[in-house]
Parts: sequence; structure tokens; C-alpha cells
Amino acid sequence: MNNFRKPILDVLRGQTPEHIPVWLMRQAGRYLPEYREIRAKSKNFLNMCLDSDLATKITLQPIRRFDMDAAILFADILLVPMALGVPLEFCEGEGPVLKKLEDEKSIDALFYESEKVSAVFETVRRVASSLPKKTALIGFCGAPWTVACYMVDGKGKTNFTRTQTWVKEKPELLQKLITRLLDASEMYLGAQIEAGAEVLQIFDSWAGLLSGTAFARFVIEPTQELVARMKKKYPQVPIIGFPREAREGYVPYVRQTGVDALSLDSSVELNFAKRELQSVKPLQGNLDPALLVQGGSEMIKTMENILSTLGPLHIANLGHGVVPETPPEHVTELVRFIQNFRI
Ligand code: 1CP
Repeated sequence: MNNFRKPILDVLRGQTPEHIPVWLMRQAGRYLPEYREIRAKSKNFLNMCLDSDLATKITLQPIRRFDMDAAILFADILLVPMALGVPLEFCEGEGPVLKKLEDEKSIDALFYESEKVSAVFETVRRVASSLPKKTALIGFCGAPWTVACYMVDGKGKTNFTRTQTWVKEKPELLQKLITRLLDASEMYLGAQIEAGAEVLQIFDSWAGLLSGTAFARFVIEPTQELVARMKKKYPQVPIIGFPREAREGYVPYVRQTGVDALSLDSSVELNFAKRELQSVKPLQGNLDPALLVQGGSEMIKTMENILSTLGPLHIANLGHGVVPETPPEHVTELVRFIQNFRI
């Protein structure tokens, strides 16, 4: 087989790859000593995202160390609200803090300025030109619903109670915000593709907060529209959707949104996934991040079960991001095991 084929692109096109490809959500981050070294010297996390020199180095760190099959751009889903004019800070130990949206006027005032995030596109250009030939570059954004959660509540770790109140009491206002985010995400992702991103992932980390008609309206519909707009302009770029903890929502999501592959959180049962989801689209993910912390035979046994159940139309990954406590040697072992696994 041609050495320059990228296994992850094969899977996303429904073809059998040379080996099952692997990358990990949050593969660049605090569990890596070389990341912590850069972070200790930087003013804050946002500065690291907006400094193309640093962001390029950080994006490439896990590729150099582990030789994954894909690099994911080092940036954050909250750069879109920032580009829309929302003040954003990452506070030590607290995570992101945004200026809360108050009313219709504050939504009308949102205006996407691409120049505010031009460093992100420069990072994509630089990474694209430095990756090994078999390694794909993944660009991303947050789904409109998940990004709206942070903009309405103003921070994470809150259960997003204010946003959930908007779902029930101010759905039209929330719809207006989601539409703004849809337009901004379209431009943001388009610029990443123009700069060299070959695959996109849409992170809907808080999809699980909704169900029923609210899930259809605020998760499925905007994702379907975003995917349709991207496909119209860039039909060759595959899109992975990640409606984290959507439970029974996974089925309509994979059938209706038009994504090319579906990323599974760790709670999705494998035989259900194979039967109801992989029969529709290739899958990604599912390994519990806690098993990567634990390592050893439990991690390998569970990974082997995922690989043999889901077979080659699958991209190996976790059910959520790598956590800071993860020993890097466990990642080395996991990546080697996956890439040597005979399909
Ligand atoms: O050094 C640090 O402490 C910063 C930690 C960190 C990192 C490494 C944050 C703050 N963001 C990131 C990078 C990041 N974020 C990437 C880079 C690529 C990679 O995966 O290696 C990506 C894809 C994201 C996406 C992201 N940011 C999501 C979606 C995925 C998920 O984790 O569910 C979300 C929800 C965010 C918001 C965010 N950014 C950072 C934090 C701590 C959070 C979560 C806040 C909360 O608890 O709600």
C-alpha cells in the first residue's frame, strides 16, 4: 500500500486503513512535561493559543513523542466567542471566564472579526507544513450549543443552569445566539481548511444536557446546518461529530446531522455502537481516560476489545480528553499497541 496514504482519511472515507489510526483528545496538554515547560514560561493559556510559534510547537509535541496518526490544532473552542467580541480569560485553577450575555442587545452586538484569531490560522499553516506525510491535521470548533452554554453562563463547572433556563424560558433568544454562532463557526472552520486542516471535529461537550425536542432543536439542527454549509464549500473535508453523553441522542445525531464519523464517549455500550451507529457511519473513541491513567493489562485488554469489536472502520481515541495525571509512558504503550494491532 502507498506509504503516503493517511490511515485516518481512509477510515473517514469508509475504506480499510493500513492500520487502525489513533489520536487522543487533549493529546497536547498538562500531562506532558514539554507542555508544562512552555506553560510555565507563558503569561496564560490564551497567550499560548494566540502565539503561532508556541501553538505550533505544542501541536507537534505529541506527534514527535508518540507518532499519532493525527495532530489536532492547539487552540480552544472559546476562541470563537472571543472573535465575536466577548471578553475571555482563563483563570488559574478556575478554567475559562467569559462576560455573560445579558439580553438581546448583547447578542445583536456580537460581530465576528477573523483578525482576532488570525494566529490560529497561521498555526494551522505552520503545522500543515511540518507534519509527517502519514499524519493528518484536524481542525475544530465547539458546536453552537456547547459554545452558547459558556457564553450564557459565563464559565464552566456550573451545570449551565442559566443556559438551561433559557432553553425553557427564552428559546427564541437562545436560537438567535445559536444562529450567530453557526455563522461564526462556518467562517472559523472555513479559514482553518483554507490554511491546511484536512479533517474537522465538532465538539458538543454538553450535548448530554438536552433531550427530546430541545436536543433536536439546539444540537441536531445547528450541527446539520453547519455540516451542510461546510460540505457545500469543502465536500472533500470529512467532519467528525462528538455529541458527548447524548445517550439515546447518538442515533438521531448520526442519522441526521450529515457528519462523516461519530465520536463516542465512554458510556456508549460497544455492541450497541456497532449495531446501531457503526452501521450508519465510522466511529471514533470510547476508551475511558481513567484507564489511560491506570495503564497496564486492564487498559490493553479494554482497548483490544474495542479494536476487535469495532474493526477497521474505527479511529482509536478516548471517550473524552487525556487528564493531567496521565503518565506519558501509558500513552506510548497504548499508541504502539493500536498501531501494531492486526486488523
Ligand atoms: O494548560 C491548561 O491548563 C489549559 C488546559 C486547556 C487545554 C490544553 C484548555 C482550557 N483548553 C485546552 C486545549 C484544547 N481545548 C484543545 C486542543 C487540542 C487537544 O485536544 O489537544 C481542544 C480541542 C479543546 C476543546 C475544548 N475546550 C472543549 C471541548 C472538548 C472537551 O474537553 O470537552 C471544551 C469544553 C473547552 C473549554 C475549556 N478549555 C479549557 C478548559 C479547562 C475548558 C473546560 C472548562 C469546563 O470545565 O467547562
